Amino acid sequence: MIEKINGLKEEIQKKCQIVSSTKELNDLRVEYLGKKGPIQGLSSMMGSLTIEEKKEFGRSLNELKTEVNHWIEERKHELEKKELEERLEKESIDITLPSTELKVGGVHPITKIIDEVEELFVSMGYDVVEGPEVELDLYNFERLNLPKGHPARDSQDSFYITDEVLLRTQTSPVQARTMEANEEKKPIRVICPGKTYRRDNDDATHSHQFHQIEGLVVDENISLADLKGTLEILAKTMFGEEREIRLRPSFFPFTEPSIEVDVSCFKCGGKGCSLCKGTGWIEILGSGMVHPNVLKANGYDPDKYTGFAFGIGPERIAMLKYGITDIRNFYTNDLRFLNDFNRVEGGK
Ligand code: 2NM
Repeated sequence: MIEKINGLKEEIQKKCQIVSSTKELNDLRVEYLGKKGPIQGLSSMMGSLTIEEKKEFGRSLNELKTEVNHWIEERKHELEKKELEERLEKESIDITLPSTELKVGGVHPITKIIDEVEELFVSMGYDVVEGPEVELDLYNFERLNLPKGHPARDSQDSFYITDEVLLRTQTSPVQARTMEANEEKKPIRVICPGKTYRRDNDDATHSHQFHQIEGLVVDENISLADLKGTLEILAKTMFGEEREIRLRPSFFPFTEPSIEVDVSCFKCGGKGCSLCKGTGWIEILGSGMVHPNVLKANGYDPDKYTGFAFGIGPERIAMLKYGITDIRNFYTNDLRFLNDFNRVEGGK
């Protein structure tokens, strides 16, 4: 019996070294220490022994079990370590391999211009206000000193949905709404960016849908000097600190006086070139002092309040700034065009 135990010891110790995975080791454990294994087999033979023999045999058997368990545990640690190392080796990542290219979107050039103008005016305390693109005739025309029968209201020029509803032709209805909603008639400083619509046949310089950014300031004692100073800051921010502005008389129904603003040519510095057609000046926006009829129609007493307003076309600004000759480029979303405005350093 004792020989048998010693034989088993040797056998198990050898096999423990031969197994090469934790799975094989576990099979080995089940084979020798399991219910149907030889150690259990020896245990069940104890019944036929004398008390003395039982003592000795029992001790040896227990010793065997303890030792086998110990070897298996020891081998298990070795194998687990080996398997972990193998797995880490196999799963290691080669960080020198080139990555797959990630396509990232960019900011549209029109959005860039709008963001830039918004940031400037917000820094001067203006609020950015948006409003509906499907607008009432009341806000789009009537409240802006464009009464029924005015030529600008011609259905040839506007997208009418019903007699009273149309796609807004400018963003100034947002400002009419802003004045109306200001119940205590407090001072106003807002800019209103957004999409606008006019019935045009699309070509290189016309689009039936385009954008506007309109600004409005209403308070006591607002003068033309405020308009001039504000638009000078705008022109310098958009076209460079060295730029100057020039004001020319014009006409808009909602302002009196109405003023067109030119900026000194940013290509030739004002000497005269092909961009400014030899004049040294480039027209960038329309503006004026808010017409008393507009103030009154929207609830502000024109004897107490004055204001100035202006409108910029971001498409026009972007075309001038970036030398774009066809306005349709902004809407067709050809990536060869759009990517020019979003070059990433080190990108393709
Ligand atoms: C322009 C030119 C001149 C303008 C006027 C108003 C309002 F609401 F106060 F009447 N908003 N925007 C305005 C004035 C817009 O765009 C070329």
